Amino acid sequence: MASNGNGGGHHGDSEVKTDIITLTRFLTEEQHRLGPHATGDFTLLCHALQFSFKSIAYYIRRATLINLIGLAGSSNMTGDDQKKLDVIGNEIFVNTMRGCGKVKVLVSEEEEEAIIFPGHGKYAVVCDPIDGSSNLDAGVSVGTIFGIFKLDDGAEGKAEDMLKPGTELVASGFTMYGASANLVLTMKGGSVNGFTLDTALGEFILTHPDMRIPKSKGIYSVNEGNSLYWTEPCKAYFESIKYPQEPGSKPYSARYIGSMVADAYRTLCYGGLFAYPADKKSPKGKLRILYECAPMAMVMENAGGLAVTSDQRRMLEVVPEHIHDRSGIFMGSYDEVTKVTDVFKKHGVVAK
Ligand code: AFP
Repeated sequence: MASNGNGGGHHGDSEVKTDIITLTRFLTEEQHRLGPHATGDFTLLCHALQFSFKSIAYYIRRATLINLIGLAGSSNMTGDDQKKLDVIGNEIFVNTMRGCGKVKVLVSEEEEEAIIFPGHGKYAVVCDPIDGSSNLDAGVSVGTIFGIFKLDDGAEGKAEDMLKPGTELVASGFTMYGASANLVLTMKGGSVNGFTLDTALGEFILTHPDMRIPKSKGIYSVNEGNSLYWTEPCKAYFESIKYPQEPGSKPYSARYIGSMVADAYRTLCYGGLFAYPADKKSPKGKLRILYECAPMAMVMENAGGLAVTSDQRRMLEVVPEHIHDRSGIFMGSYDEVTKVTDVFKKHGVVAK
């Protein structure tokens, strides 16, 4: 066997990588990079997170076979019917976060109130355990979105601790359960890294190091069924990309899955714009600030993109009024979000 000097070797026709970076190794290296004052608590919390992603991925993959599709017969705090997998995903998440001993406060889309765990955990976690679950029975990609805050020293842990802007997140990301389970993770001021679950090894493998969102791309992703309710600047922006007036320019392509994690992952990989605007029917938009908008905005910004609200404020600076508060959002490639802001500005909407 000949080594290629890069941790791989030639075995017959195929090259087998023998020096792979697992999420476990990645987290250990990150901890060492921080030096001796790093306690390892954050690393342990991330290990618990990755276990919950693996478990949820396992149940989603087997859902049709073991009668996990369909409704659970209950609804969550926002009035959505809960799927059986919503309930299971939430239980997995709550139990792994409790079990790791490092989390004090947990906010989940599926729980009306914040959960306060006993013990001295110094982190607060926000999550949507299975986002896009209305797509589940059709086998369409769904995902888990998460964000991690560090609590102030001695904080006793209460729901109000979570009413912070996304700029205070220490880490965030999501796992998309699609053809494979893809985990995207970013830490404050850091790069964005993508891992793919190798189901045979049971490990997330670093497959997309230092992800950068393309600066521009003619793809838009929005539920056009809401266009009747859109505000004038919103209508004007989408008109401008569908019926471009500049000579030689082409209309954008439309892509909308209806599962934020899948739409965001595609936008991160290919570039373009994802939007769920506030409108006349839903003046605060649909998506939740704490566990949908802010974590995604952090990923987009750390990958070189942008994320703004419907009133064109930086998404990461928005402070939710309550744990399930909502916002309109436009996010994606730097140039595409800038175009949105420019059109809104022409209509007098300028961030305050
Ligand atoms: P569900 O979890 O009820 O499927 O909602 C998914 C979601 O929160 C988000 O993932 C999508 O981007 C958005 O809602 C889709 O909403 P519309 O069905 O109104 O387009």
